[in-house]
Amino acid sequence: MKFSLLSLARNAVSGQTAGPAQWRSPQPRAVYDVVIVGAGGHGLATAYYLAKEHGIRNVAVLDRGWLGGGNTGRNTTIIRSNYLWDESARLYDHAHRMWETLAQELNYNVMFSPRGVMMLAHNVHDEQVVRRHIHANRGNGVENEWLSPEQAKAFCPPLNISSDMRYPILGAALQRRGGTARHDAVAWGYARAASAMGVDILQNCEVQAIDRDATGRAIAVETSRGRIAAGKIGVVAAGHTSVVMAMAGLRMPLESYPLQALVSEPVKPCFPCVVMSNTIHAYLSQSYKGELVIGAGTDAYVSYSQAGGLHISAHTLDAICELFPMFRRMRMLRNWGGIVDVTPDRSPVIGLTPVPGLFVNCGWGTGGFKATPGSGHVFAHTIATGTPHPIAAPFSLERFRTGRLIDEAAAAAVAH
Ligand code: FAD
Ligand code: PYC
Repeated sequence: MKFSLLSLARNAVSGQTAGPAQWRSPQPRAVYDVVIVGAGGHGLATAYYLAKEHGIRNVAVLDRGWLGGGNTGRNTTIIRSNYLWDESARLYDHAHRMWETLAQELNYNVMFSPRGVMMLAHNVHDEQVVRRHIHANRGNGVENEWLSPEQAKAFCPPLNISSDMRYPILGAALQRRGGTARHDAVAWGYARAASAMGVDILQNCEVQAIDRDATGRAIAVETSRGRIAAGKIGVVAAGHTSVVMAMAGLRMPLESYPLQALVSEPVKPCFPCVVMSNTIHAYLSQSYKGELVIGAGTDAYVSYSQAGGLHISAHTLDAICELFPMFRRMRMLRNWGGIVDVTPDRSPVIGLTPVPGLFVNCGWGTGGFKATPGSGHVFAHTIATGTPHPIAAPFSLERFRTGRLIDEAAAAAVAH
């Protein structure tokens, strides 16, 4: 390996600062109509749409750390909607369409960049899976196309398509309107816009218990900043959902894993699109700052450690050097991990829970950034009306009892 592992310094987060102080961070009120647990992109988007579309402004978003400091500020920002099943196509494409106007909606530049997402096929099995997804996507009106190795190289010139490489390229799926956005800007944009409508965003406010009344209804959260009563509570605490839901006596069908990413030193623009290889666990794009943004795989074991095994990143860099030989001498600047929560069918849970007054949005695993606007939009509807949004309805917790699963393991991008 030619890349410099010694230069690979671990940072707590992906290099961003906590952002401009343009939102209100007041003392908690005693009572809110809705309390959202988790100020990641999904929680903040939920608060924004509660205020904007449902007129519910007496809302608090609580985070034990700082807003956007969870997976929202740690991911590799890939946006696409090439999932397999009809239910997923509706959910992810709803979100994908919202990205196209999100900067105007929030009056905040989220740097959405639809530069094309290409998924590589390295063997016959990959090709069959990819082609199946292309057909399914097209049937759902989600554009996706097959490229030969030569067409893939024309779209992404740094790609090595020689036949004697360790991971030969048999072709690729291309979603042209897939791309990236600036992850922390998404959190800041939703936070500022929600705050302007009266939403309170309470940082350093850890939820430590959920209180229920004699009927079993969730009525308040006990936090590190005191007790806060709530008409309704929405839990959007990716990676730690099981811990929070256990406070209300619920056991969730989730496992938590570390997932890593890293960035290189910044260089001039040289990489035109997003390339993903699910088989060999390498995901690559170039940020506007010039850094190569690289996604690695999950650890093999459940854990709440935000580091992850160094061998996982080393394997990914090995694969990147094979796929893109011109990056062999790049130095890596930062490496970090996030904790993702994964359901048995690799699809999220959005909806009601057996505890009245308590709602949950979780299980996005390795792929929820792309869903942020759509997730917040349908979850706000679900909380406001007490009825699942039609797009969210198939993603109920109930499906793990009925067996009506939505298996997206092959589309989830990162094998786990
Ligand atoms: P988060 O942003 O994690 O927010 C949850 C918040 O809950 C956190 O801020 C946390 O502090 C808070 N919290 C937890 N417990 C408590 C408590 N007790 N009290 C109060 N607050 C609490 N997705 C993609 O679509 N594309 C990608 O390219 C991609 N790459 C990824 C790469 C990595 C390395 C990682 C880690 C994830 C990646 N993802 C990707 C997944 C994506 O980041 C997540 O699915 C998404 O950001 C989840 O958003 P969220 O708002 O639900 O969670
Ligand atoms: O969901 O596209 C994705 C993704 C890529 C890397 C991690 N998640």
